[in-house]
Amino acid sequence: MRERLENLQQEALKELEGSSTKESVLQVKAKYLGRKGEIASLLKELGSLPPEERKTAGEAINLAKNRLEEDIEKLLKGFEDKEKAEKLSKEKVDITLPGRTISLGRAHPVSQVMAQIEEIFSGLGFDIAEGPEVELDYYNFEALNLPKNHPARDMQDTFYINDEVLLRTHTSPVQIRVMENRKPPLRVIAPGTVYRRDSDITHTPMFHQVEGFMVDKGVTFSNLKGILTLFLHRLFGENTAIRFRPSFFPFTEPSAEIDIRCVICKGSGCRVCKGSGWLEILGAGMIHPEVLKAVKYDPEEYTGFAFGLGIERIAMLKFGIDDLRLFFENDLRFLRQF
Ligand code: FA5
Repeated sequence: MRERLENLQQEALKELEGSSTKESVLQVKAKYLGRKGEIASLLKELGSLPPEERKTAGEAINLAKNRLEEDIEKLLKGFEDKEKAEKLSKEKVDITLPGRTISLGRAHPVSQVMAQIEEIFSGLGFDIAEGPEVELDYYNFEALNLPKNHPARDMQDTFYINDEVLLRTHTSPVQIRVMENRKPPLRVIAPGTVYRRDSDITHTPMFHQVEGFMVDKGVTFSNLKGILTLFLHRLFGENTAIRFRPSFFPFTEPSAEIDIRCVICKGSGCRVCKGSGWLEILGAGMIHPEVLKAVKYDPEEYTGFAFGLGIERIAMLKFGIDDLRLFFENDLRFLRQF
């Protein structure tokens, strides 16, 4: 028995020495220490020994078993440590590498100009109002002193949805909606999207306007001139030349168009100002008495001025862009410049 035990120990050690992988060590473990392994079968044979030998033989087998177990555990731990180290070195994160940048969006140039205009007028005590883009013919035209078949309707080529409903061609209907619901004194601007059947380098079928109006007792054309001059100087700089030209709008009387010196060519004439040296950016005038009557204001008691400006035009001038259609092509190479 003793001899068999010694042989078995030596064989096991030899096999362990020859084991180069965790799996082969586990095989050796099963072969010698498993439930049906060599050591287990030796222990089973103890019963057949004479009683006086059993104790020492049992002790010797247990000793051999413990040693073998220790050797195997040591080897297995060695393999596990090695595996862990390999895994860690593969998963190593280089915290000195630069992070992935999140590309930030930015406000569209039209939105930037809109925000700046709102800021200037808010500073002058104007409220901000909004109105629907799908509008009734009544608010877009009739209440603004443009009855059906009025020739001036042709000035704004309209997208009709049906006889009474259309896409608003300007922000002026917001004047009516606000005045119907509020009493003077009023100082309001109304920015928004408008639609016309128009398309060339200075016209797009969808564009943005800001309407502004002020109504109270004793509002005069000099208030209009003062406020618009101040506004344009804040927007384009104190030295920008401005001119007021007589004009016509059915909803204002008298009416004016306001030009600024072309900021692209500085007045010498270019394709944007069509050689004139001036750029029209605003329509304005004193609110027509018929419009005041339509919202049940007494034109003898109240007067007011109104104006409407095209935001894209202003963005073109501020950023020196010579084709308005660029704003709506959504080319990121263009938009990222602002
Ligand atoms: C009007 O729309 C009037 N409602 C403005 C107004 C308001 C006058 C209150 C008096 C009192 P007009 O059609 O001129 O006016 O347009 C105003 C501005 O919108 C123009 O000066 C121009 O800057 C801009 N605009 C007009 N059509 C287009 C277009 N197709 N694309 C881009 N901008 C345009």
